[in-house]
Amino acid sequence: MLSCTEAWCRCLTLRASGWPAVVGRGKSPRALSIPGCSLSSVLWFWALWACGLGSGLTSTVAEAGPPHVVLIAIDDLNDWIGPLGGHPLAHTPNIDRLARRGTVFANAHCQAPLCNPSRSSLLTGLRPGSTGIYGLAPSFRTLPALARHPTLLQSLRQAGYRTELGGKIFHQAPVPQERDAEVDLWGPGFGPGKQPAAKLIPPTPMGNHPAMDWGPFPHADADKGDYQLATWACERLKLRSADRPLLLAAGFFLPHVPCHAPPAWFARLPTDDTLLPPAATLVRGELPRFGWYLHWNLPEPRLKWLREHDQWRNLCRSYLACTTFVDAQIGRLLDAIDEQGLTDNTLVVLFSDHGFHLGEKQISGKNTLWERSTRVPLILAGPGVAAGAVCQRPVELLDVYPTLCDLCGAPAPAGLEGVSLRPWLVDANARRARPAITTHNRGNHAVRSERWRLIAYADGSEELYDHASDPHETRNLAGLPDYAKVRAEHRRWLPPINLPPAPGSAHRVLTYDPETDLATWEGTAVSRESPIPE
Ligand SMILES: [Ca+2]
Repeated sequence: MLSCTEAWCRCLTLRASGWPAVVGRGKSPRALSIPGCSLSSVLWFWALWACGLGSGLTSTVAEAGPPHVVLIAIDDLNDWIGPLGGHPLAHTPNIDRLARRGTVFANAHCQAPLCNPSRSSLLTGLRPGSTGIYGLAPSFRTLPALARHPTLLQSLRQAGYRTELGGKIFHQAPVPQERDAEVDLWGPGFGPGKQPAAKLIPPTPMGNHPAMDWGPFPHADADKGDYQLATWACERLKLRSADRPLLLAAGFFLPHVPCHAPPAWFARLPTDDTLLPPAATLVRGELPRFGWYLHWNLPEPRLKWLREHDQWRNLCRSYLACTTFVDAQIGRLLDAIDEQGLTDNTLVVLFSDHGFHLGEKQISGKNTLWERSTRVPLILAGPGVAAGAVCQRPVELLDVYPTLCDLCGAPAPAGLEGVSLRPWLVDANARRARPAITTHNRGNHAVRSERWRLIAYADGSEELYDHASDPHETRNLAGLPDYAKVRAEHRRWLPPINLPPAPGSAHRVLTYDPETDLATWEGTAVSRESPIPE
């Protein structure tokens, strides 16, 4: 094993080469390429920690070794949680308590408003435009360029972590023969659990998709997939190895549709119009037509259908109830961390893969570049993280990968497109010039700075919103000459790489040909004259 002196010298060499002091400066980090997982690299990692040099965390942490990591993903959870204040009826006491002992990123955004591209981005550390992953298929592992690309989980594994995964972290789990390469242990899969015998709501448009359902029905908490996942995760904490740090990734399913929960979870909620979103009365108005193309024809009902079938309040109530249910499962996991005495040496990272509309802008679902689709919960707590802090700087889920490498002392692979959040975990008010970028299909981007949102669509149309005076994005300022400078300042952040959809792309894929001004949605041409589907 390396001696402390040898590790110290090697650490100095690494720092001189740019690792890990590359964070928070508005540039992509330049870091070490990860070599194959060799015994010497793992031994070096441990020697580093034994000397308290791993990542500059507190001496207490260094003495105790690298922190455990509990990565909590939630599917389709928007800002209807206590710390983000997105809905006055949101009831999330456990996420609230995590927020009290950590740092809340109140202006955090996904890289794509859809499961597969968002999760692929977080796991690979690359933007959708850099991979061509825009739709629900393909799996990024099917692409030659990404077949061996180290994920966040693999980077920590190579640095000595034992990695265990349950629920929905990947959108598509790898094929069985390749799973061992991803993590050390695969736990339960993901899903809603017990379902009612038949849908609870009337047939929905676009094929009456079975997932488009919501409401209470009699079943037990233990029947639900998220309950079972939390049980597994708590057990894995108890069974952790004494000689390796643990990365435990738990991906919860709710409040993804179908939004079912046992009746008790609905009891505290009213049934009246107070359930409706705070921005419920806002209409879409004269916004660029291209915004419709991003979600042209989908199973998620439009607001018109929700109103006509008296389902709007029911959907909002069910989403709120399911959010409280999943919050309770997260609470069980937080309790287990406390009961195991791990609170002071465990980094908890909680995020959602994207937001969700519940009637705002006349739709339900995701697949837009507005705040409703892009704003996500992102909370970190644990060693090295300020408690009770709220950061208003725009940050990205893309930043999670370099952040965890930084805080856990793991070398980050070259080319990650996010930056470590360490500066804002120490001081939530630290300066950050870099905005958050969300991409949905090729060439469509939102640039979210602290004050503004610029949306640039592939056909050249734009939207601009001033969040200082218009938090619900009701007044598109893009056409006003007074804002030309603001638009230009935001445009310069647009990603320079916009790959075409990767081979095998499918499901919610949109392309646009500027020569013909024709869009193609799921293989069907969409022109300026095509009626907007209802
Ligand atoms: Ca999702």
